[in-house]
Amino acid sequence: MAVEIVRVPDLGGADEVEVIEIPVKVGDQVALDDTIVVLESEKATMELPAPFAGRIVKILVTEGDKITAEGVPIMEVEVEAEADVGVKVTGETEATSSPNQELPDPDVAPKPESKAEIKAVPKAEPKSQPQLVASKPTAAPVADDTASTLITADTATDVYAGPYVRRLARELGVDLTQVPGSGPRQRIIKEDVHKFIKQRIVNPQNADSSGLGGAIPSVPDIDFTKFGDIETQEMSKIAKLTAANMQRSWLNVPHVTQFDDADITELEEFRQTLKTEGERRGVKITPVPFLLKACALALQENPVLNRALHSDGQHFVQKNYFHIGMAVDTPKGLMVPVIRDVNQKGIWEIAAEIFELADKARAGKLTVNDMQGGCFTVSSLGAIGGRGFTPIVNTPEVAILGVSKAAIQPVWNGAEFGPRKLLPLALSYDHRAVNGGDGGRFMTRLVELLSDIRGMVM
Ligand code: CAO
Repeated sequence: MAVEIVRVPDLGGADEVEVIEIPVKVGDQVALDDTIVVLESEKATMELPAPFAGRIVKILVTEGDKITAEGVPIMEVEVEAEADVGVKVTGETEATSSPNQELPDPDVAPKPESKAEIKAVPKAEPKSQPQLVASKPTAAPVADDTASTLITADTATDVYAGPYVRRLARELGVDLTQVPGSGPRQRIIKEDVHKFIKQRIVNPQNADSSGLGGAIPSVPDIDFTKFGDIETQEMSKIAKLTAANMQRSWLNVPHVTQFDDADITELEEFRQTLKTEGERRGVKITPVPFLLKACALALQENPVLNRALHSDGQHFVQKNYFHIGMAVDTPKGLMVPVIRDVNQKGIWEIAAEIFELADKARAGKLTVNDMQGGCFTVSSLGAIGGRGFTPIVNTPEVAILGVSKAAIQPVWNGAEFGPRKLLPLALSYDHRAVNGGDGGRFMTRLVELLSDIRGMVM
């Protein structure tokens, strides 16, 4: 064992450099070229790489120290080597190669003024002799084996962090543009990266599926009390799940939404004739069971929308069953119970199930089974209002239908305008699985089925 001294390199013309970060501590084992100190001049920062592998036995500078000359000792490193390296500290301490040598007490480490008195006789020249020279910043500098990589913070698009922190961020999959810097002049230091990861683990709401946030800019915390009275409300479990699912879908799925109106004039006339029978059966007949049935049939004829993307990125999973989810607005949040084999069921049966599942959802009594297995979702805001909206695909499904409020409108029949009841539809789909042509064919068929419900029984 021998103790070697690491010294400040050529300052590259800088009058003064500041020690702005010491990412190691006494006792740490460092590999050759690991960053041990970060120095900064007015124009550039430099990460000083360890010129030897070994164990840090003494750190001779502290953050904030100003250094004005090269050669100032920074650290003592115990290296695995022949015992011919001698170290003298302030003329009193003689480091030897004895395996039983104790670490120098950091508390009695020499003050910066005495550092110049440390004398070392290294056996060989350190591998790298970095120089502090300002250079053009790059977006993602790659650490060089033989010299320090420099980074400045003089472009708006750049992050203020050195190669060591950049490398750490790359290894951990952290987007540094999302990490607030706590170092001098908001420089990002390694503790900032660790803190960022911890926060993302504790609060995955703001993270992507990798859990680390990827390139998603976080929304800054705002103190709303500055603007008026507020109260903080606990999110329900459903609200949290919905938020996470929506974000996952929004971030993963390339959405396309296309629109059309279905002329449901005849469907509505027919529906009115069913009201008495509905009362007798205790089932409310609204446009929704017709919508679900029409969707199931249109899916059967357009199976592209009835599949999922395989996670291997190489396959589609084609579903040969037609289970349809129905978004239900409940006081606790949005729930999506699933009605199975809709293609095989009649309108009364579907209507009864909608009634039962919507009731269960509002009472908070849905089981996991009630909400699993959907192929496609219908989100109907028709009873609430609005002319149109773009629904978010309920992944792993690849398509969703948003239904808005039907209204009577003048429609040109080739000879004159006549009053027709039009139902606005919006079909969103995952463009990785569904092409515009597939979406268009599905929508056209759906509109046909709703405009002429005889097609549903043929
Ligand atoms: N246009 C015009 N009127 C409509 C309509 C439409 N598209 N859809 C339903 N209506 C009418 C119904 O016919 C009924 O009127 P009548 O009693 O005169 O027939 C009235 O609106 C109320 O219907 P409903 O809400 O009781 O029943 P429903 O079958 O229309 O809807 C359900 C059931 C569960 C889909 C609905 O209650 C619901 O929760 N919708 C919200 C879904 C949602 O939140 N989606 C957004 C998800 S993304 O945040």
